[in-house]
Amino acid sequence: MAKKEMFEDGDASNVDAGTVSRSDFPPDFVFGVATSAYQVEGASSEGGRGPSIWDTFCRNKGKIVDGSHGDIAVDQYHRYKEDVDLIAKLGFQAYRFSISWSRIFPDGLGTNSNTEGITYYNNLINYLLEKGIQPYATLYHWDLPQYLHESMGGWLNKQIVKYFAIYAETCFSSFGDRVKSWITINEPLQTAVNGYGYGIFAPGRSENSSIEPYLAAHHQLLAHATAVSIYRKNYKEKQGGQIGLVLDCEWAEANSEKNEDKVAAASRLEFQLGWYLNPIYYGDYPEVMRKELGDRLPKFSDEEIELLRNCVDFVGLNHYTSRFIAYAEESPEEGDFYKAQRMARIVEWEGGGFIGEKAASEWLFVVPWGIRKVLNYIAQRYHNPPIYVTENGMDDEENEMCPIHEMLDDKLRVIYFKRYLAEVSQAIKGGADVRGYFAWSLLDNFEWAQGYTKRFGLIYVDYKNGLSRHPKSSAYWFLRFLKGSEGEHSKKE
Ligand code: PNW
Repeated sequence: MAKKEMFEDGDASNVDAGTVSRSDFPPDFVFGVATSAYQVEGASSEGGRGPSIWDTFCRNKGKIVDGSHGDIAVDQYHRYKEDVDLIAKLGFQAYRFSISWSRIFPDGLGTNSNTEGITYYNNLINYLLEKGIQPYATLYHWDLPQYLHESMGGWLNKQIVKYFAIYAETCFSSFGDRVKSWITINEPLQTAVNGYGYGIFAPGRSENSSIEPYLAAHHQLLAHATAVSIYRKNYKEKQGGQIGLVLDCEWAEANSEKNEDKVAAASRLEFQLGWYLNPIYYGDYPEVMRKELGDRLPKFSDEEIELLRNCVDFVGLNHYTSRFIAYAEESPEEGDFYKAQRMARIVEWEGGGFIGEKAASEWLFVVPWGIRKVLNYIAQRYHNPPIYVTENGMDDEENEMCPIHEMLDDKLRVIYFKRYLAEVSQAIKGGADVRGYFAWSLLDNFEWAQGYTKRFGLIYVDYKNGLSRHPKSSAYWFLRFLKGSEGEHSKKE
C-alpha cells in the first residue's frame, strides 16, 4: 500500500449500525472486557490489603456524589469465579483487570509482600486460564497505597519511581509465567489533571494546580519506563510477553475550517496524547506544551530520555467520546490545565446540532467516527505501533424507579458498540495496527466520583438484591457477535 493512502479516514457512509461482524476483524484480533481493582473488588480490609488513596478520598464529604466508596464495590474479590464464568459464557477471550498495589505491598514500601494478596491474583489468573481467557493485567489503575501518599507525597516525589519498580517486578516474577500482556499505568492524564489539578479524583489535590499535574505526569512516565526496562531485561524473553501504557484520548475535531481552530484542535491532542507519547517516541514533551508551560514542565536528563525511548510494546487507548474544539484566547474552561490549551471544548456544532447523543456522564457523547480518527492519528504520528483499545463504552444513569427489565434492555449501548466497532474495523482496513478491543465494562461498578450513580456494565448489578448479576442486551449482542452470528445476515442482504 502506498504510504499516502495509509490511514486514510475512508468512506464511513457504509458504516451502518447493522453491519459489523466478527469477520470484519482479523482472526487473531482479541476481544475482551475490562474492569479495575478498586471499582470491582471490594474486600477493602480483607486479605491483608492496606488502604489506598481512594479509600481515604471517598471518606471526604462531598467528593463522591452519592457518598459511597469501594469497600464492597461489586464484591469481585469473593465472586471472581462467577464473574469469570460470565466472561467465558459471553465468548470473550480476554479479561483486563488491575492489581491492587496495596494488596501486594500494604504500605507500598516494597519490603514484605503480602502472601494473601498474591494468592488472590494467582487464583484469579489460574481460573481465567482454566476457562480459556487471557489475562491482561494493569499494575496501576489509580489506587496508590495511602502510605506512599502520606509519607512522601505520592506521585509528586521522584522516590515513587523506585517503589513502583519494586512492585512491578514482584508482579512480573509472581504472575508473569501466566500473564503475557502487561499494562503499567492506566490513564496518567486523569491522575495528573483530576488527582493533582482539580482535586476531583484521589488524592484530591488542587492547591498547586499550575505545577503538580506536570510533576505527577513526569513521575508516572518515569515509573512506567523503569518498569518496562526491568521487564525487558529480566522477564520478557523468558516469559514471552508484551508490556504497554494505557492513555485516554478524546478525539478533537476543529470546530470550523478556520486555521486557529485547527491549530487549537491539534494542540488539544498534544496535551492529551503527545504529553505521554512524545517523550517515548520523540524524546521530549510536545513543543506546544513547552511553549505554553515554560519551566513548569519538568525536564528529562539524558539518561531518562534514553530510558523512555520506545518504551512500549503497544499503545493502549481508552476512548469514549469526542469534542469540537475552537480557539479561545482565554480558555473558558476553569483551571490551569485548560488555560494553557487556549481552546474551548464544544459539543454543539457552530451551525447547531450536537456532536452526538449524550450518555449519562456529563462528558460522554456518542461519536463513533471519533475512535477511527484517534486510531489513525496514533498510527500516523507514532510510527504505526501495535494498538489495543483497552476501554470503550458508555453509561446509563442509575434510576431506582426504573423496572429492571428496562434497565437490562440497553438499546443505545448496543448501537454504541456496533458503530464504534465498525469504525475500529475501518481503521484496521486503512492500515492502523489495532490488535484488540476491550469493552468497558464487564459489569456495573464504582464509577469513581460518580459513585454508583452511573452504570457502564454489559452486566447489570442489582445493588439492592445481593449484588446479583444480570446480563443486559448488550452482553447478549456481544455473545452473538463473537460467535459470528451477528452482522453476517444483514450483510448478505
Ligand atoms: C476511564 N473523562 O476514566 C477509567 O479508566 C475507568 O476506570 C472509568 O470507569 C471509565 O473511564 C469511565 O469513566 C475516564 O472525563 C474518566 O474524559 C473520565 C474521563 C475519561 C476517562
